[in-house]
Amino acid sequence: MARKFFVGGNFKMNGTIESIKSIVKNLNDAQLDPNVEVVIAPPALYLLLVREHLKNGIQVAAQNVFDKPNGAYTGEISVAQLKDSGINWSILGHSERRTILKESDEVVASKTKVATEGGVSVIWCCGESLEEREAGETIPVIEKQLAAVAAKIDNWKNVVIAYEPIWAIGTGKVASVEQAQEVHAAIRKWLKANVSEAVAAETRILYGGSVNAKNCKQLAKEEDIDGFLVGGASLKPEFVEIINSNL
Ligand code: G2H
Repeated sequence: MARKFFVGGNFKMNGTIESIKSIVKNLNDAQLDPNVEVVIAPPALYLLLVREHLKNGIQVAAQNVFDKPNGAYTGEISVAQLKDSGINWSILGHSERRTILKESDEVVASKTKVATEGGVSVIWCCGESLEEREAGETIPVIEKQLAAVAAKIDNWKNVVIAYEPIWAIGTGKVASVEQAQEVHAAIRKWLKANVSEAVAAETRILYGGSVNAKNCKQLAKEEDIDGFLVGGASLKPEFVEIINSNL
């Protein structure tokens, strides 16, 4: 089965009502490649605003979700609440949450399990730090992150993997096409050996880290790069060019 190209926009903690409405209008008015699945992730406060105004078949993602049912968890949002609000995706395991919010591999895996079992699809992120890359640890680090999530989930149909080398995030330092393809191929190989041949063949693997309108076309040509998770550039009109990188 061919893997449908996927482009996610991670707004992180950016935007105002006005600027987010303008991003939504830009996407609504754009000619988007119909062969691309597009999901945007505004801050939680703006999820409903975006869901209400967004057209063109674009889906909305939360940037996080909790792994407990509704209850006394101050500050958290549940899978059921996302579903109730028409939010069918969540980003989990982003390195900013792993490092700044100290989310462990196990916490990320537990959230991924609860989200996917509850009907919220997951853009599951992994990636190595600069020190880990320089120590030649890139693949083992990613494999450890993968093993933690694979131990918890059975259904990979609702998971998209995003490989985001931490040293390339928001730094303007994009991974080379060869560096990205090498890790994507290693992720697919790991899935084949440790999950199944079908999951390896069907799971989309996105690249994230300083993707922009200039570098996206080259990256998109690689065999194992099935799309992008875009941060800074998803707040700009060039996001449309990234969505259309195969045209
Ligand atoms: C990586 C990416 C989006 P940016 O975090 O998740 O952000 O494109 O700004 O590097």
